Amino acid sequence: MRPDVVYNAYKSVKDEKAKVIYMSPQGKTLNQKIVEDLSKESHLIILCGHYEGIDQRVLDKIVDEEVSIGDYVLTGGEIPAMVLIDTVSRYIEGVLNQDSIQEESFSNNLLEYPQYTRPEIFEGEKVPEVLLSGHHENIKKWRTEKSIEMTKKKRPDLLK
Ligand code: 4GX
Repeated sequence: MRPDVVYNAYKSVKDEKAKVIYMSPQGKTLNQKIVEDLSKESHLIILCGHYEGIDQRVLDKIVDEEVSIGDYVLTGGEIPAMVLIDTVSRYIEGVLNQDSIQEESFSNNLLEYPQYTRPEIFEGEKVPEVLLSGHHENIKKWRTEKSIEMTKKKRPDLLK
């Protein structure tokens, strides 16, 4: 994309506090820490190219941070931009209730514990007894244990 076109678009939306994020496979890989840091910014401008990226001269002038959503190739940065918006907006007050942010995956470097709904017996499989007990302290302990167990099994890299 041409630098003058991008620069005009930038000038039309920027203010002194605006932070410009460029979505690119060359950026640092998005994780929950980066999401949390970005959610504290007062103004984000997300820039993305399609097919070939953007003229380097305007990037050098306006980009503060380059962010990738992972090591695979997309046709454009639109979906990465949507991923960033989705993950960051969860931290904006009123989007979610605070509890669901506290307990979720990655906030403590652990995966989320398994969820069970109804019915109590599905195809012969029962909901774990402790969850039906109404004993909130035991339930909390069970969930923490499960989180650790699942993380060890599925994502041991998170524990290092
Ligand atoms: N995480 N793409 C950006 C255009 C492009 C090419 C070169 C900068 C330099 C991607 C990703 C991603 C494909 C979006 C290429 N931009 N973006 N596009 N993975 O693969 O963010």
